[in-house]
Amino acid sequence: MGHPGRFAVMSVLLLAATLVRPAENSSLPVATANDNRTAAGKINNKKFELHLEIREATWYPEDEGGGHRDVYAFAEAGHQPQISGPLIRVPEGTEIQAFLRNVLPIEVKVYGLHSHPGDAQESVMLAAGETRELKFVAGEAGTYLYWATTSGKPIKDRKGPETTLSGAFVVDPRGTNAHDEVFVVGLWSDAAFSQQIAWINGKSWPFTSHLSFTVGENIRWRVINASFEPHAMHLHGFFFTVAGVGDGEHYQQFSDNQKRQAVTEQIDPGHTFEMTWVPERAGNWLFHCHMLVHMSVPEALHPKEAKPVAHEMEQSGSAGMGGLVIGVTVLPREMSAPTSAVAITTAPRKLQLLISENPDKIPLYQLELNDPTSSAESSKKHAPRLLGPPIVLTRGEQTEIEVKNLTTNPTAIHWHGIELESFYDGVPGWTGSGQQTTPAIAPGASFVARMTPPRAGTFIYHTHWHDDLQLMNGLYGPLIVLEPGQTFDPEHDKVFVFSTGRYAPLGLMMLVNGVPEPDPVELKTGTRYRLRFINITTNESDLRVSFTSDELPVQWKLLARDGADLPQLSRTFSAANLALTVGSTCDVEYQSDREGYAEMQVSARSFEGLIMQPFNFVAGK
Ligand SMILES: [Cu+2]
Repeated sequence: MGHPGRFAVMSVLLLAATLVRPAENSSLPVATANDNRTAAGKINNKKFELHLEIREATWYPEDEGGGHRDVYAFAEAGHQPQISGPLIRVPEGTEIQAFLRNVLPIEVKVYGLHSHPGDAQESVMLAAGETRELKFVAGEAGTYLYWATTSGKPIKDRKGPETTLSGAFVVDPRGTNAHDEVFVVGLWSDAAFSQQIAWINGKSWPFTSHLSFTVGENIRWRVINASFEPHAMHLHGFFFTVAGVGDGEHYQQFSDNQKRQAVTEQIDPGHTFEMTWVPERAGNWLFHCHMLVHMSVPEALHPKEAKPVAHEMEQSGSAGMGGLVIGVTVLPREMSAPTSAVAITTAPRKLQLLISENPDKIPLYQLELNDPTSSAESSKKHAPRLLGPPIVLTRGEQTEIEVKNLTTNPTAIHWHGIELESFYDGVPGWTGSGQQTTPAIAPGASFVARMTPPRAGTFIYHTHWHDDLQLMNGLYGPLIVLEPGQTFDPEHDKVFVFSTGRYAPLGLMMLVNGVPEPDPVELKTGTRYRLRFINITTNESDLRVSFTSDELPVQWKLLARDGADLPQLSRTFSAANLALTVGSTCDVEYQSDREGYAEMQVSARSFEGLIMQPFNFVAGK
C-alpha cells in the first residue's frame, strides 16, 4: 500500500538490502513467503505434474532488512524456494506425477505425498542429490499437508532448519471452484529448542499478510498446523463455524448438525481445520494463536538485551505482538457508512473498571468494578487473587465500561468473544479503522468501551497489551452475559478461571480463580449448578478439566462452548473430562445426589501434577 512514489523508493531500498546481504548467505536463494493463493505445477489432460526440490535457503520471517535464518525449504523447480512450500491444489481423482529432487547435502524423508486417506507413516527417502518420481491419485477432498525431515523425527519433534519443510496439499471436491484462503502455521526453533519464531504463511506479524474483506462476504479459511506444537486459533469480534477437521491423512467435512460455533479452535501438530464466517461489522480485526509464546515479538529476531525499550514502543501499533497473527480489515459495503450507527433508545448502563498497581505485592494488579446500579459490595476486599472481578452484562443491553488505568504502564482490554464494534475490541493501534484506531490506555487515562452483547454466555476480558507482565499478574477476569431478566446467582452459577500467574514467592504457577490452592466449595445435593470454565493461561493449550466424586468420574451435561449455546442435540451427558484450550470457555450443568467429597482436577502439559479444586456436597434443603 502507500502511494506509488513511496513504493518506488521502498523497492530501491529493498534492492540495496539484497545486494549487501551478509557474506555467509550470499550463495543461498532467499525463500519467498507463500500466500498459498497460487497452486504450483501444471495440469495437462487432467494429469497434474509437479517438480519439487528441497534446497537450502535464507529465510526472512520479517522483512528483508530484518533477522534471517538459513533453513531448508521446498521449491518448485525453476522458482525461488517458498515457506510454506509450493501449494499443491487439485480436484479429487486427479492423477498426480511428482518429481522430487533433494538438493541438500544430507538425506531427507518426505511425508504426505500420497493419496488420502493414506498411511501417516509412509514416507519417501531421498539420499543427497537423489531424484524420485511419484505417481498417485488425489484421494478424498480435504485439507492436508506434506512435510519433510532431515533428522528422521516426527512432525512434533522437528527442530532447526527442517521446521520450514512443509506445504499445503488441498484436494477440492469435483466441480467446485473454491474461493478461500489457506494458512500454513509453523514454528522455527533453534537446535536447543530455546528460541522460537512462530509464523503463518512464512511470515511473523506485522509482516504476515493483511487480508481484506467486505461486510457480508462468505469467508472460508483452511488452517494447517505444520509446526511442532498445538495452537489455539482465535478470531476477534466474530464467531466462526468449524466446517471440517483433519489429522493430515483423514479429513472430515462436517454435516450441518456436526458444525460448531467457536471463537477459538485448538489445532494439533500435523492437523488441519476449515472455518467459515461472515463479517458483519467493518473495521480491523485479528486472527491469531492465543498462546502468548506464539504471539509475542520473537526474541530470536529481537534479542531483549539489545533492545532495552519494550518492542511495543518501537513497533507502534502492534501492542507487543509478533509471530502467529494475521490482520483482517473488513470494509463497509457502502463507503458512506463506516460503522453501523445503532439508534440509542435508552441510556446505556455504565460500569467502571479500575486497574491499580501494588508494587512488590500479590496481586501486582488489582481490578475493581464500580457498578452504580448494584448494591453489592465492591469487589475490592477479598484475599489476594490474580484475577479481576466478574463483569456481568445483559444480552441486548447497551453498556459502557470505562477502563481507568491507575498503573504506571500502558494497557488495553480485549473483550474476548464479544461481538462488538472494532474500535472497542481493544488492540491498540490496530482495531478501529484507518481513520481512528484504538489508543493504548496511558497511565492515568481512561477508555470507554461500548458494547451491546448479542448473545448470553461465558466470555473473558483480558489485557491485549500482551507482555507477560500483565497477563501473568492478574489483568483478566470472567465476562458473563445473562439473558434479559436474569440476575447472576453465585449460589448456583460457579465460575472457574484457569490462569498462569507469577504468584511470588512461589514463582510461575497454574491458578484456579487466581490462587494456586483453591478453598473447598460447598455445594448442595439435588441442586442443579451451572459451572463456567475459562482458560486464560498464557500457553496451556492442552488444559484438561475432570470431575470425580468419591474418586469415581461423574457425568455432566455440556451446555455451551466459547459463549455459544450448543445445539439441543449436542447438549448430552458425558464423562466429566474436558479439553479446554487457551482462550476458550465451556459451560456445563452438574447435579449430585450424593453427599460427600468431590473434586475437580485441572492438568496441563507444562505443569507437573494437578491442581485440585475440592467440593463438599452437603444435603440440600
Ligand atoms: Cu500457537
